[in-house]
Amino acid sequence: MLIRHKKASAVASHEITPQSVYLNRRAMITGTGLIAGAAFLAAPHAQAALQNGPGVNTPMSNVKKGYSKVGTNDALTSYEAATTYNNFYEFGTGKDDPSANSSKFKPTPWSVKVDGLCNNGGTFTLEDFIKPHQLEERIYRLRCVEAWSMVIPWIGISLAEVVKRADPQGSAKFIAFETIVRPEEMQGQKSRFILPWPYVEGLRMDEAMNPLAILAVGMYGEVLPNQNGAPLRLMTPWKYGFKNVKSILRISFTEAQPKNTWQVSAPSEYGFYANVNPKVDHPRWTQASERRIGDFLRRETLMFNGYEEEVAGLYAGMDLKRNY
Ligand SMILES: Nc1nc2c(c(=O)[nH]1)N[C@H]1C(S)=C(S)[C@@H](COP(=O)(O)O)O[C@H]1N2
Ligand SMILES: [Mo]
Repeated sequence: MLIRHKKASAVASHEITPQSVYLNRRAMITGTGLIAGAAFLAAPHAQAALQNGPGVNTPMSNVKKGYSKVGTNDALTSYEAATTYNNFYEFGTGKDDPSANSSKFKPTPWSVKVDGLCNNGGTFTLEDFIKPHQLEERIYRLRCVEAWSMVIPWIGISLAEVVKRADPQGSAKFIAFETIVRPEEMQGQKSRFILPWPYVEGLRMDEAMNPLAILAVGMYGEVLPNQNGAPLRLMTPWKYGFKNVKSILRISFTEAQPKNTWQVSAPSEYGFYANVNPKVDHPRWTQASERRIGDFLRRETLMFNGYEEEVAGLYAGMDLKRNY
């Protein structure tokens, strides 16, 4: 049975985010602590934070509160856990490898190439890429296909707006993403046996246009740490974590369905869609429940990770068991 959640867009983030770390960081950013209902954080220039350079503890400004949806028993994951328990195989396969091994990685300066079947492509500095868009905070559940989950306050821009700006041609049916290849800075990329590099992912165009999909540049009020995919990563909260490709270098519009790394690596275990689905088990473990990092007991996994209302329409009539 599905558990219906009330639309949490009505729930202010301070009501569901009691973690002191986050509140302290927020207090640091606004200078005054959280002001209920305030639409914007206090500091003026949206781009300043990005230009401040890489690393943690770089607050972001001009962030609007965006649509957030988590249930009342979804406490925010601690900043500590979200930045030390990671999957980012470019830095190694252990959960603590990304935080331990990513300090050499330089996410600044960065440019993003937009190409393929669109009329308004090009190569943009990250600042120019972000500039036309409103930064929004989105508090989302993140459900890894390995059956653990977190709740993270991302800061990002609407992927739909990015797509519209690129002006895709009628023949563009999919959008493909590619991660950077820099073995000198990403030690996991020295071995081709871990995964084929670059890490690639893709979405169907209507999935990319769904309002839940964002490109994240920050989390917990700050610039994205290297281990979480600095400086730009995808966040589609209704899909398993592996769809949310980190350190994006290139975004292409394609007619054919793009390859995605985990499907290429283990086609019997991972597909293209990777929608969170408690009724379709992984060949080696159940997907009916999950371990929320920080919790003792497992919890039920929700259809589309709890975002059924927003995304089920994208898959009407599709066999979700076959399209796993
Ligand atoms: N480039 C790249 N992106 C990636 C991965 C990766 O190994 N490389 N791992 C994915 C997986 S399996 C998950 S669960 C999420 C984890 O994101 P987090 O570490 O920010 O929680 O990133 C995804 N994005
Ligand atoms: Mo994952």
